[in-house]
Amino acid sequence: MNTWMQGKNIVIMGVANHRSIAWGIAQSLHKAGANLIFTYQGERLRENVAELAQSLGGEPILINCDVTKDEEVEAAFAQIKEKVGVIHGVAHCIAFAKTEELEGEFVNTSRDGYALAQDISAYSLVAVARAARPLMTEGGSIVTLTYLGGERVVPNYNVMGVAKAALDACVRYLASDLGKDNIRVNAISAGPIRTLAAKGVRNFNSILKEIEEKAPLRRTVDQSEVGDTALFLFSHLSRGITGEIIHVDAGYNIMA
Ligand code: N5H
Repeated sequence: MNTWMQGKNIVIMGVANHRSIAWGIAQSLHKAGANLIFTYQGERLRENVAELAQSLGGEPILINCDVTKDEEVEAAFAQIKEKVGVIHGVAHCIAFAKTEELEGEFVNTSRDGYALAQDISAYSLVAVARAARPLMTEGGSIVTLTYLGGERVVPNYNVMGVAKAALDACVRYLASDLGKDNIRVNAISAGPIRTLAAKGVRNFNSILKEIEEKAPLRRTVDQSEVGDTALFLFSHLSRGITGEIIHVDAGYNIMA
């Protein structure tokens, strides 16, 4: 336990289950004394998130938010304002693409699959930043999750790679806009981790094995390592950093 985040209200968007990177972030922030607000998408996920949030003790704040609807994003942050007044951070851990677009050739990406991946995985950060900004009256930090497939061609990442490239650019443009309000915007580029989003990815074991062989640290990373980097990005320690993509990938991205 440390007190870096005592008195800070942080919104965590995108916990699906105990393996979620969002949950790793929540645990790191909780250990540092932050007060957490969770958003979830749809009643199906509410139970999961409620159970996890309750395990941290106290009465958790849970808010429904489907990021494909501007009204829901605005309503969610209006509710958050009612509950806590000021927020100091948002962890945006949301992405989606159709499974059938995550294999084979990128050239076959459909128009609607492309738009869907962009909408949920990149534009949602813009909508969230706009809704969160008025609540960040004491300054703030917004952290999103990206992946190397947005910088380079990674087999099968396809439409998600293009969405992450857009997300990375959104981080920079948002950082430029919101800096004057002392709001920082950064992304963590995590190495592959076995989460629900990774479920159904064929050859995931061989992807992890390649990381273990090639990454400078000769291992993969886990949710707690991403969580601790997010804690740094939410804390005073990172006050000079904005518009940045930090790789938490055991160094894999530097290798040829
Ligand atoms: C190169 C790879 C492997 C191939 C690509 C995987 C991409 C995964 C990301 C997206 C977000 C996964 C996704 O949307 C799956 C959905 O079609 C179906 N799943 C769901 O609906 C589940 C239930 C929910 C929780 O998922 C979502 N998104 O809501 C990349 C891997 C090596 C690394 C990786 C897995 C990256 C990443 O972006 O997650």
